[in-house]
Amino acid sequence: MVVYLDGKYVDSSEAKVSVFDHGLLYGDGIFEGIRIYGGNVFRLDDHLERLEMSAKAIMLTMPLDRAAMAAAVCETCRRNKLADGYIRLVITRGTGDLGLAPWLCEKPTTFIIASKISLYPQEHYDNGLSIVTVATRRIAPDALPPTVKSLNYLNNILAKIEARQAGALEAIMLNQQGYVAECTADNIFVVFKGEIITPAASAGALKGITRATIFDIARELGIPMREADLTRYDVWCADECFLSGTGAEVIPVVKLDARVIGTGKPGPITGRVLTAFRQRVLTEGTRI
Ligand code: PXG
Repeated sequence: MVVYLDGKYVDSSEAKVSVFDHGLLYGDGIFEGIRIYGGNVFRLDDHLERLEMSAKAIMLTMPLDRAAMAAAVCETCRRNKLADGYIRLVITRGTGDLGLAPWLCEKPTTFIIASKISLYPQEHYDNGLSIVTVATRRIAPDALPPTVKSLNYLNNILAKIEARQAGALEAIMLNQQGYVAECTADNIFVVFKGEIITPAASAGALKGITRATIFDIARELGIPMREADLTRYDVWCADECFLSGTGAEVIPVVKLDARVIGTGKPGPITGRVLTAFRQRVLTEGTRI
């Protein structure tokens, strides 16, 4: 496997960063998880825009402009002959000494890995996921905005551990007010009386690229969709529920906290959204 590392394409065995890299020492950095389908990088420009906004929020100077970054992503896929897979683009604060001070780091470290993706098993797309609410709250937007896709995932990892302890593959994280924020690596949606509802970024959700795609799909399909605060009750009593994320795509949820959602089977609107999403990824995207 060939990895892009600071302007060079190196073998994965050579793709190493320093133990003094602040991405490792402090989680000081940002990333994107991107998919490639049939040689098309899905919504690359949107991912790069979000990355640039994450960089701005943490006052990290982007090492490459949008076009150069896009070219590096595509070239990494080409060099690995990757037509379908997962791209991880990471920018850290770079190497410095053993102090927080980001201004003492010389230059950002950039790397791009283009690899395979492991999806949820197909049975969960067919039958739906059973998920739980965990006690770990989503970090408050005034502490670390969840809109920044940073290398600090410990909050989500703690929630993921709790989910696993409860025998679930995903978990709902609530915000400080007790409203549903999102899942550990996915956005969440409910369908109620024909309308799709999802928490706003201000409730602690990442502005997911897949989530944005679902807004477009809903508009195209004529399904009303809006952002609103959701309680656990709203999910328990929804007609349908589904999650979205770069890794998961669109996946139905049929149980939360041992309550059956709707009929207990993936719902019809979820099905229409999933079908439309799978069509879009094949046609929309940047050809490598
Ligand atoms: N919320 C959180 C906290 C995420 O980490 C999403 C929502 C969905 O956003 P996108 O832009 O992907 O629609 C994410 C994305 C992984 C992995 O390796 C995680 C994500 C994306 C890709 C891979 O587990 N999280």
